[in-house]
Amino acid sequence: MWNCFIQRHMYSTSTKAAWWLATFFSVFVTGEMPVQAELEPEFLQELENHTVTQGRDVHFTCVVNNLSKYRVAWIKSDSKAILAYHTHMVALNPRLYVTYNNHNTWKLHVSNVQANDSGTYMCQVNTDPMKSQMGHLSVVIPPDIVDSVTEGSSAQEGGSIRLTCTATGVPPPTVLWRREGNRPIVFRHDGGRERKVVDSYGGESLELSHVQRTDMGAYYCIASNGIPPTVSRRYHVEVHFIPQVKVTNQLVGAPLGSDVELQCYIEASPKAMNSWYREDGKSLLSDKLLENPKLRVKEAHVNVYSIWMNLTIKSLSPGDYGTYLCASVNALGKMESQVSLHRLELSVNGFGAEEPMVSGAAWQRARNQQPATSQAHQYFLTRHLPPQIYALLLTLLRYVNTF
Ligand SMILES: *[C@@H]1O[C@H](CO)[C@@H](O)[C@H](O)[C@H]1NC(C)=O
Ligand SMILES: *[C@@H]1O[C@H](CO)[C@@H](O)[C@H](O)[C@H]1NC(C)=O
Ligand SMILES: *[C@@H]1O[C@H](CO)[C@@H](O)[C@H](O)[C@H]1NC(C)=O
Ligand SMILES: CC(=O)N[C@H]1CO[C@H](CO)[C@@H](O)[C@@H]1O
Repeated sequence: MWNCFIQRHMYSTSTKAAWWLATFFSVFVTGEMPVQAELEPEFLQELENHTVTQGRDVHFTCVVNNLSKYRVAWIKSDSKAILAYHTHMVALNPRLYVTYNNHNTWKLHVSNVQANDSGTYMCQVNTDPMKSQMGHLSVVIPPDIVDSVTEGSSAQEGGSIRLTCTATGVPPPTVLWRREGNRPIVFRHDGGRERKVVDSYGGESLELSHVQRTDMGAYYCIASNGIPPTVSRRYHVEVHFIPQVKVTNQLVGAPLGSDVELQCYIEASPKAMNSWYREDGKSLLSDKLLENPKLRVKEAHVNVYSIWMNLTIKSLSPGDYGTYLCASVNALGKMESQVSLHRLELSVNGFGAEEPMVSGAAWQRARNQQPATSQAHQYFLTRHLPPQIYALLLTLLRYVNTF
């Protein structure tokens, strides 16, 4: 029956010789042929199935009673390769070894399991007909993100951005895209007219077309296949556009001696140089206004591309009235917005109080200069006002200020 065993599994010549020798030895010692053994070997338990993460160790346990002269061999079913016979290793794989407890238990150990170790393993006894049992080894591999080939993670507004994330692992991982802070992912089609908003998107490639500045920020590709750890990679999406500059009030009136804050809101990407200027005379600009005891420039980021830049002028003197410019320049261009700062005559009683366009919030009185009872107002005109009326009001205010 060794013959049959041997033929089935295609031994090398030397192994064949060893096995014949073993059979001969066993016959010589016991004085009887194995075939005449009265007790048939029997397996006491099933061979296990294992699911193992790559790199771990695992073993199969084969328990055989009444083995007598027979021998236990380990075979890899799919390749028909003999791995071990009794306690001898046949396979030239240093990661495999066999242990025997000198009683009835044989163990085939696989250390540092690799993907190609998966398959069916057989514990076989050379009876006639032979007896065998099988166990399956599944090797699983946690996900990995193998590349970060990003085809342009920046684009101009209206352009397209494609992020790709190739993940490996066994079983094959699923790839999910999310935005930082659980912000929605926006897909636009049809020239940006159609919008589809999702929390997450599945697929190795994330294609954003007709991108807007609101699409800017961090995106994550998350690969998972049920085998910990789940992995993720962060991508930064940048959307570029010419700066947009908006002053809260284009026309600001404030009395002498008061503090006034000129507010400017800027959106820009890539990063812009933002400054306040003074218009000297007709068209000449002053140098960039720098902080000094009289001037404070406060900047506050709203998000990655938006910023407030507020200019506070303290204790207004006659020379402070005039035109101020809030300007922003980046690689794509320059934008600016004007504020006209006018002297507000508190003595002109009633002018401010009856005006419909009054806001009391935008200028701050100097702490000790103005009594709490004084009525002071700020006049503002939005850009929505018809230019004729704007011009008229401007003239009116200039006229008032000359007195
Ligand atoms: C191992 O898996 C096979 C097929 O998937 C199954 O028939 C057998 O019962 C399993 N063995 C054990 C010990 O669970
Ligand atoms: C199995 O994979 C390991 C690691 O990748 C490699 O070293 C070994 O040669 C492979 N064995 C076979 C039989 O392909
Ligand atoms: C500038 O003014 C705006 C509008 O009032 C305000 O929301 C913002 O906080 C101010 N920023 C700073 C830095 O003071
Ligand atoms: C001779 C011998 O070892 N016989 C054993 C065969 O196996 C059964 C249990 O499976 C034992 O009870 C016998 O002693």
